[in-house]
Amino acid sequence: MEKKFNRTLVTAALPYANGGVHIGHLAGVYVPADIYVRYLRLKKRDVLFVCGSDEHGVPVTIRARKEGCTPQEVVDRYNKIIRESFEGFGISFDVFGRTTSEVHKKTASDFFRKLYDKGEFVEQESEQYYDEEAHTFLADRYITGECPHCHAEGAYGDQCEKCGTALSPTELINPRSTVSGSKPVLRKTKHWYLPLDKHQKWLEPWITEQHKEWRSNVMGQCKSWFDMGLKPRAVSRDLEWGIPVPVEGAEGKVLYVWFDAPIGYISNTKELLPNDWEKWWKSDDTRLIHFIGKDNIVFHCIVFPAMLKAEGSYILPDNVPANEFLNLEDDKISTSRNWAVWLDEYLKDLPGKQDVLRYVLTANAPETKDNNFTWKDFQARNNNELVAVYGNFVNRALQLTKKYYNGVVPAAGELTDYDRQTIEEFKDVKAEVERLIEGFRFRDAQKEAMNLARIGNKYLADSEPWKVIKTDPERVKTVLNLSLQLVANLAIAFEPFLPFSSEKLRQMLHIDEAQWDRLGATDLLPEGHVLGEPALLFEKIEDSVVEAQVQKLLDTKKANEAANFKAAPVKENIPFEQFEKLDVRVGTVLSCEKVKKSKKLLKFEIADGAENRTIVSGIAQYYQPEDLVGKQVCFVANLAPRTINGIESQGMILSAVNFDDSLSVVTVDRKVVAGSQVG
Ligand code: B3M
Ligand code: ZN
Repeated sequence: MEKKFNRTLVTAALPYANGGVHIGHLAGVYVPADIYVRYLRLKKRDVLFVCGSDEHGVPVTIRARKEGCTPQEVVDRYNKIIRESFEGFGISFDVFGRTTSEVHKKTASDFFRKLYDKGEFVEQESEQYYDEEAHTFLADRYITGECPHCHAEGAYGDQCEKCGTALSPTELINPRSTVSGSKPVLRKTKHWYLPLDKHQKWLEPWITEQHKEWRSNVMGQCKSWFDMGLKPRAVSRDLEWGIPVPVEGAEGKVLYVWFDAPIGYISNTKELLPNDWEKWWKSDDTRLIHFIGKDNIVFHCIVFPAMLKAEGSYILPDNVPANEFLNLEDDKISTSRNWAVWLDEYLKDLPGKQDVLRYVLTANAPETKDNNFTWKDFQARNNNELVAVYGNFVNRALQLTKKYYNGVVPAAGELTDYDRQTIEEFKDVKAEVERLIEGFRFRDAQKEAMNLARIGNKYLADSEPWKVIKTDPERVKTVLNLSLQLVANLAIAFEPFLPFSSEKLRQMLHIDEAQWDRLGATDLLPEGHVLGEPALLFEKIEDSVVEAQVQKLLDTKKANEAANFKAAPVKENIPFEQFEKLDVRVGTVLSCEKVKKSKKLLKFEIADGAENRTIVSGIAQYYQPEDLVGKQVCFVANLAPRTINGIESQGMILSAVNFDDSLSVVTVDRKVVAGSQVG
């Protein structure tokens, strides 16, 4: 029997407060969740949208150590940045809490204690790496060493970033503590485990039989976990940063971040509704939906449900519409490599363009497979779709109404067959968009909304009111009336997707509220309704704007390459006499010009203290010839002359080869006499 739900609790993954949020987060989790929630609100359903920052865990402590501040300072800073970024993009949480709040600490601690008292954990001793200099157990990420698979140096205790293999710290060859640099030793330590193996017998049928409707990527991951057989998972850690394990004798131990973080959904609900939160979490008629990225599937589909079930009084999620990943310019988004479009920077660099990004990320949403964001596509979608289709249609309809009827909605006359055919084309828009949104297919749903604008554009182009006005002004009234109805429909249909533009459009139309249940109607704007002033809904994005963004990414790439530069191995030793044979001198550049028909070569006249000489050098891509005139350069004076491009080159100008193969001429620190020897 279909279950009856009276309210929907929507959660969006709690981002780690160890960095900002980027377009990958927005596309994968927050935009889809926001579309869904806005839609439910428009449907007048009872809905709560819960999020917050995830402020415990090792990544926070690593960042604090790197920046020389406390973990609390790190999370305070990023909580603010993250919160403001989401606000900027109109992500309409009802609450955005923190896992360092008092309410959360108590909720998570009580939750653990209840499971402990009920005997839901198993206690186990194991051997873990301990840093004897820093007197601390080491989290996997704090141990590095040689990868046992690809033998790269600097692999982490949980993963080798070079070859991607998942590791456990004891597999590392020659492990080192990154805290003190010392060699860690294995020590016995006790932890509490959630026996997922015991939970498998209900988890597996619950997902694979009772939730066949879950997305195939989600189902696929769950099945592969089940096939491998679930294993007990430690829910405590030896760490200082976190919520203390509320059990006697557990000093120095905290709750594992993935134990406390999902409880954050509950605590944040409590924070907002201290007296009323239980109905959202403990009644069967609440529908719980988790929006997450694919790397969080196991925690939301298996671990958290097992925790909730073990506790005994909570509902379980009804769906977990996890997305795949978004790449950026064909490369994996990475915080550590700074390969991302950060939301706070976007808001500064492209003010007022929040809806453009929302639109592009939904149009390109990684719903069924990984997808790619490029600035070129961003520009094209803005210019060819938002501006040329949506904005253009709205603008034409409003401008013509202003011109012919002073901005007052004209009365529709008798409908032609073509009018009726056009109406037929969008009469199902509401049912379609609803079906798609409720099936978590936001990408297709947004396409349906856009289709209204396509229909409108075609209708205007075919009806040519600007021509017909001369011959049949009555007909134009009908054409514009119907066009304006389509415009009003657009303001409603796009409301979940592009809230800023919808509001702007409503203002232009003088409509207070988007009435979702009227979507598809042809009498949204009554005859005689006075419209507001038309303004452009979207603006063209120029090449220079996206080029600047691409340049920013190229700069990042360069900076990463420079940071990863490894000097070439030193060549074999040579005796001093051999070195002495080399005659390196300083010369002054008298003239410098490009060699004809060559991209790389420059021809130099060098004052060398004797008869002057000509040298050809392959540095044309890195210098303007005129910038080199007057410079003092070092050159090999006794290299046998060679003919290059028909010019005899009498020596070689020395250059340093940078990490990116660019060349930088070797000069002297103080002016010397031309012909001085270098040695
Ligand atoms: N903070 C991981 C992440 O940001 C984690 C999500 C917690 S959701 C309870 O991907
Ligand atoms: Zn490796």
